[in-house]
Amino acid sequence: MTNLRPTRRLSLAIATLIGFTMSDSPLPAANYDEAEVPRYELPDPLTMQNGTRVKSAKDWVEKRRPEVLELFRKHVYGRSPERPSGLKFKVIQNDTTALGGQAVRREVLITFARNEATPEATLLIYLPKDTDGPVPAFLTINFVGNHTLHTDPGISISRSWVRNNKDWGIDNNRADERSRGSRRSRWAVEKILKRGYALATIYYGDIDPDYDDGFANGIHRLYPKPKPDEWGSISAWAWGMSRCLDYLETDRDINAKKVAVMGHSRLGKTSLWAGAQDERFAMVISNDSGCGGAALSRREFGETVKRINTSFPHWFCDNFTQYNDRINDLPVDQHLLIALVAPRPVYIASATGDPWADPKGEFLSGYHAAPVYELFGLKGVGVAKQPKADHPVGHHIGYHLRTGKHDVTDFDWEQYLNFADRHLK
Ligand code: GTR
Repeated sequence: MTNLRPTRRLSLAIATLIGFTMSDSPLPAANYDEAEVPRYELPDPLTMQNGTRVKSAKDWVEKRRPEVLELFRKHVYGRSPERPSGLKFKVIQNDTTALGGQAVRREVLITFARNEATPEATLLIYLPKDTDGPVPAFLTINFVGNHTLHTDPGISISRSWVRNNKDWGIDNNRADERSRGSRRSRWAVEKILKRGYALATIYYGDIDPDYDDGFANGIHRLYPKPKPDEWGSISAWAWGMSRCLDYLETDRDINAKKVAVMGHSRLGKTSLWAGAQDERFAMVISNDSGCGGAALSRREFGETVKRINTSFPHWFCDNFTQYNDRINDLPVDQHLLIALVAPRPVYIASATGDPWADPKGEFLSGYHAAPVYELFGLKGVGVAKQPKADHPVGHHIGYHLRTGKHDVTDFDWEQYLNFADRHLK
């Protein structure tokens, strides 16, 4: 508290008072004032927990990286299991005349069998045609079902639990034809294909439905109830993305050594955690991922750790709640999550109309991860200040602040494609 400025103290006091009188709103109002960001010190990427300096890429790879990864597993996202032995893939459709003959549409049924239970997920893949050899790919995870990516009538409608949405005629937590193509603006399918990349996507609800049910559904039900340092839903979704990559490694039309993992918002947190853990991902993209994603937690700007753990108790591991009111004791902050991707390229995108996700905090994570890239002789974002809107920057750590709201747009995809052209081609 001593670090806080008077106005912040006042708003906290009011909020606490309201909290006492209205038991359902115990959280302080979110801070959107840069002047009210508390003073903080970030854990140094190049200092081990025991105080030893990290002097080389070798020290990072052999000592500090495993330590940081373990800290994120134990305190933030929770550890997830190995690939299940009963994992199976089955190509259920392969249409070489999709999108007016421009693309191949492939669907793969993934079965996560373990003991008696066999949850299934459908991976949708669009491949460009007339290519010479296997193509690089974007592997993404989506919010409302694969069939919402495009109006293409050949995409199977998701059969898993889905959040109700009046605009798209989703009631009873089941999707139907009315939601086909409803999220089309977020997925530049044709643009991606034209640039020579495949687009693979999975519906997150196929892996773990996004509600707090005590881990009784999705792939969580295959495993015992998690301990305090074991996976929440973000870890489960990230685990699912690694299982998709397991399939992509078997697909001869895809260059699995050139797969970029991408997600938006809670699924941007997911893509970062997937890419941080699974070094087979060649590139990692976080779109407006915010708190628990790219944004620095210690800034407490917009969404805070306390708030996210309160609103979404199933996303992180239980240990994370210990830091709700003492974020400075957490041995990591999110710049270290970005650093875990090194030396692979990572892209962080923010939007001007998305203060909840703390765009500046997202930039700063990238900025403070640079010392790790430098150990490998690589440059990070390459600028000391957050760039103006719509001016992408960066070398091995890419960054832009797009004008507009919390969303994924063609502008975002244009930057991801340019970044991928630079690093994957
Ligand atoms: C919000 C949540 C954010 C972000 C977002 C989303 O409600 O507070 O952390 O993940 O949802 O996923 O759209």
